[in-house]
Amino acid sequence: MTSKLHLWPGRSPAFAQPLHVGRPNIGSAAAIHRRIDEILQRKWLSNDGVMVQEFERRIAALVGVKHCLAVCNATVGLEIACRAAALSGEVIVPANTFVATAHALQWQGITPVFCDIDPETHNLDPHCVEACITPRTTGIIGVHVWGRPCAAAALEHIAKKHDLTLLFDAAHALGCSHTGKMIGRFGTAEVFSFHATKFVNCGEGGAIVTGDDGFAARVRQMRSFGLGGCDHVVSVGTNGKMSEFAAAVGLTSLESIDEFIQTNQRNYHAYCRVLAEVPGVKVLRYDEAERNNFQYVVLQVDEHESPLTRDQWLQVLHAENVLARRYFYPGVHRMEPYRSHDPTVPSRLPVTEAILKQVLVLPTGTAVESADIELIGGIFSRACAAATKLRALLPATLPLPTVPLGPLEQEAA
Ligand code: T4K
Repeated sequence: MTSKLHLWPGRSPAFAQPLHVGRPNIGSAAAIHRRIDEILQRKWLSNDGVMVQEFERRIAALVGVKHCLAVCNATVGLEIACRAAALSGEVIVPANTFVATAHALQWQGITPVFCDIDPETHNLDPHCVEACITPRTTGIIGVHVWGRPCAAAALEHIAKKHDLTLLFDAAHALGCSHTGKMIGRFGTAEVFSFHATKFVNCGEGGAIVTGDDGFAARVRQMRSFGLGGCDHVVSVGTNGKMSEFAAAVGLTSLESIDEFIQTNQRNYHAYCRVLAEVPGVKVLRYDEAERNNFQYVVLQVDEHESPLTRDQWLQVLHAENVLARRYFYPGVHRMEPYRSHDPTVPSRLPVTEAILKQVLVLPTGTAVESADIELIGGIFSRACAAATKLRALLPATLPLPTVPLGPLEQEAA
């Protein structure tokens, strides 16, 4: 494990406790307790309860969209959205995403077709999208990776031209805008995640947002077993409902959304400042003329300019208990079952392949103080000064299993 590595003999790691990417923002614990007491007194725990309805209203108002349908997580949300859009055959997706985007398709027998990305936005490259369209294509799922928007207008144009459904995986993008319009209002529907690791969270949760009445009605039915009324099943469905407890956590989280964004923005600017002089390491920028949630601090390492490779930076940080992540390495196309389905895909995704080897995500959110970021800046400076020694000591690339994946594995190490 990289956490056992001692780079500086006689010195403890910079952080006594691990600093994780994805530490949840909690908001007011007292407000969560109060809401849970209310739920218990009401004895209404699920099935379209008042907290879920209030959560849906708040998200719809924030996004400025007609319908918000809360679901148990974004993965199930994507599955339901694909069904409600009657997707089949092939759907075009990026491979630079969390595996859930592709699994939501594959799980229901739809083939995800991996398309290359734009080197600047790290999102679907519209020119490559058109080249991926075949007679079997029924849709496109764009992913607003890190909350930075897809080229929505270009994708909408392609979808219209080829009569395809356009959905967006907006798991990272609550509270973000593109061309002045809130994310959640593009395509036929968009899906948010409220997983514990998202800046606004329900523990587990998600939401499908759409302006289309018929689509919303289908989603509502599908998320509750295809029921059309009491004991009256009118279609196939699943159980994608959000519980009242999840909504209680989500509503409380939403009350602190401005504070969470301010903290993320403060951290982002602090990282930009302390890393400004590190050669070959750039912090991915947010367009501050738009609304952003700043929930990911993403580094892109240019191995020709940087004194260390991305994976060497990872090892340096882990040795100091900063548990940076290589999201979404090695790319969904290199994960099973996709890798076995078509081993030739990597050769068709040159930009994706390059970006996946350059990205490093740093801890942020309310668990990270300004002083922590100063310390992390110091780690980078010290490593730059000792780069010759570190290059000799640390492997330039790390195979996957060597990277600790979660807190339990970390602490057991
Ligand atoms: N689409 C995209 C583009 C996504 O990024 C995601 C999820 C989805 C769809 C699907 O959304 P959901 O179905 O989950 O709603 C994490 C999250 O589990 C996952 O939700 C997220 N994307 C992805 C980017 O990151 P892992 O496997 O990297 O890590 P995980 O969940 O073990 O947590 C990461 C770290 O966070 C831990 O090392 C420690 C910290 N943590 C985590 C939890 C759950 C805590 O401190 N407390 C916690 O309660 O996937």
